[in-house]
Amino acid sequence: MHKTHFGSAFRCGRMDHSVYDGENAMPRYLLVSFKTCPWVQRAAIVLREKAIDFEFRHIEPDNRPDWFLAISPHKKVPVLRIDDTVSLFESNAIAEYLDETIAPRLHPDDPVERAINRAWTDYVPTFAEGVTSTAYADTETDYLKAKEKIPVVFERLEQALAKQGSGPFFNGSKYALVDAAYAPFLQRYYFLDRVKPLGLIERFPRLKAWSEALLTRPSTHSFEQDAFEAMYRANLHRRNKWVSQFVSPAQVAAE
Ligand SMILES: N[C@@H](CCC(=O)N[C@@H](CS)C(=O)NCC(=O)O)C(=O)O
Repeated sequence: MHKTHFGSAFRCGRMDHSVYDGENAMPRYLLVSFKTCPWVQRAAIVLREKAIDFEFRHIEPDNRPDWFLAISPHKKVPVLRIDDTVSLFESNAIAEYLDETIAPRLHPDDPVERAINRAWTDYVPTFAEGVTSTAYADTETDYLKAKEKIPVVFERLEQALAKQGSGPFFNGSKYALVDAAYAPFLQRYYFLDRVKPLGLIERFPRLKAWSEALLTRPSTHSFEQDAFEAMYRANLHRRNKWVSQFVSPAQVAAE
């Protein structure tokens, strides 16, 4: 079991103390995780952006402990356990909760902007499916079919970004929850592109620039970057799908 602490409780700005005992007592946060889960990564990014001290507890997908099954209704990660009493699940609900209770606010102040951000956050599961389904294709034909979906979801975001600020983030200079939601999946595009070149993001300059801004943001990363990519490749190799043959043994050696 690995535990990692990020941030400092002292840098934390609480906005709503109502659910906790003492005015000054910081709640304890436990984020239950599978190491390479993008939805966990999203929750971890929000915790780091808010400099919230948390315990990061990684469990194995194939060996989910009873204490976890008792607090996770869908048996999925992430779960955010608060003060060992409340368990939140679903990465979007966790992100929204953290944004409502801990400063700095990451959603835009303007209600229309916020609604637009939430609408594009709702698109994340479709985007995620579009970006990562090549990794689950059983045959070359299925891989090529899956690859065709990527420019479709990329184009949607390219157009959304054209209507937003001038970058580097979704709304312009201020980082937001919507950035945290997309970062893990944009990162996985690059992982897959490095296993078997896809060469697609280059056609979408705004999306590419946004991805680069997100990938250089320290909060995006829960692990040392090369080690994390090696873990991702090892999973891909283990899954034994069509693309797995392109993961070289050397690429997973660092796991
Ligand atoms: N919609 C969920 C998705 C979470 C999810 O799919 N987690 C995966 C790991 S990345 C999981 O726990 N899968 C286990 C399972 O499906 O049994 C969220 O946003 O939190």
